[in-house]
Amino acid sequence: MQVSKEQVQEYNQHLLKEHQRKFEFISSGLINVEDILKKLVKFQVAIPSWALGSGGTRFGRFSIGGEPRNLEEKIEDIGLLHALNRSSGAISLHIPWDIPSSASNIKTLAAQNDLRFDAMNSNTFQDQPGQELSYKFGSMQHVDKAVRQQAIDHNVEVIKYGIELGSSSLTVWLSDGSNFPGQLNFRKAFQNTLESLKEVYAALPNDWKIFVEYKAFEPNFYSMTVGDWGQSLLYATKLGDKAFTLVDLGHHLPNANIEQIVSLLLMEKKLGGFHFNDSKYGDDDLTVGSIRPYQLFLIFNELIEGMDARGMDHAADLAWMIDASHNIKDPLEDLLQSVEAIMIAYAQALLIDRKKLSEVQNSNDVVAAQEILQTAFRTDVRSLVAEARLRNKGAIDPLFVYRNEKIREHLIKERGAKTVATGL
Ligand code: RM4
Ligand code: MN
Ligand code: MN
Repeated sequence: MQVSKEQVQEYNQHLLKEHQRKFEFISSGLINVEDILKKLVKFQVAIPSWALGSGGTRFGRFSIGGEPRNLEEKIEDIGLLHALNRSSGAISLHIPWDIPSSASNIKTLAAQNDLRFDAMNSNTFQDQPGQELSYKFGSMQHVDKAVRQQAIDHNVEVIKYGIELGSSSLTVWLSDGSNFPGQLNFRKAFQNTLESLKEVYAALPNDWKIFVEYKAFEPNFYSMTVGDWGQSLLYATKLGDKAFTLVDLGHHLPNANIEQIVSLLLMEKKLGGFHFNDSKYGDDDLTVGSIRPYQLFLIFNELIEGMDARGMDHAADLAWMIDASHNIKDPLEDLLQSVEAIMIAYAQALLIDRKKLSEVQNSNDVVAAQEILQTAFRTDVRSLVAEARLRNKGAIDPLFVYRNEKIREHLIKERGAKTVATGL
């Protein structure tokens, strides 16, 4: 299923006048609108290969129908998103959920869809059919060296797949930890994990990065061996220059100040990547911006501030990815909404008058600081984001095209109502 540039342009024609009215209104009040648009045009968010089907909970799963049956169809789905919003130009693969049968064919297909390969993800949190040793009591932390070796070998294999596809980073998220006090010697678990990660690190090509993703709880409920940004930073620092911390928005304890974490990791040159989602309680994996859009904006504020302070390229120097699970929405619609929420928060944060903010911070003018932030946050930037899409030859309103083209209905006809995509 594809949407052609011509189809997209046809829809745009209908919406153009109204769009221009809104865009002129916002741009007339901004001095740096071209600058902002350039940044929005460049910004790309990777889509994970495991989020294109219905997710579920341990209580049940409700299929959406037309889910991609293989990696080729997943690439098609992301190609479709990218054709609509022009901001989803990368795919992140999870191994072994998405092992490419032929790397060169997959590479060609991705290129046809204008997609590149973002970070590769390993999986030592599930046992696979036929796997020799179990990860029930952890993988890289395991008391048995043979289990640790199996986890190391898997990660090295994931790097190999990544090299074939032209990826240049590996994200390691470990579910390792313990469910009960006394189950684990924390120090030994840390040391085993570090030793294992060192072996994976040694297998990284020179131009690769490794991201150590942390998570406060789940699936282990008493301790997690990479449980917070402090632990992740310890591993990343001990590993070396190619190792970074990865922040997943849903992986914190309630009310954590994620924007402050981001700021300090950037300062330490140790922030490597980002997984976007939203949550009310924990790792809820909800649509980005659906619960706490102000927090998302504050995070982007720190990201821009910290990246600019180091002269970093917003689009290229960090790995941006959505990491969500869709239990009741059409995953493709959900992903369109998520990308839109990210672009909105990014655009709002680009509006912040940084010179003024720094001045009022230096004079302890707390009220003015809040005014500056909230003026930006309360600006309706949707037409700015739409203008960036338009200049990129995308749709003014991606969701409108998606629904009017009845894409899900087509996918169900093409692939069947009972297909189940690999992933969450
Ligand atoms: C984890 C974590 C990882 C993702 C898996 C599927 O909670 O967020 O990034 O790879 O889920
Ligand atoms: Mn994640
Ligand atoms: Mn997660």
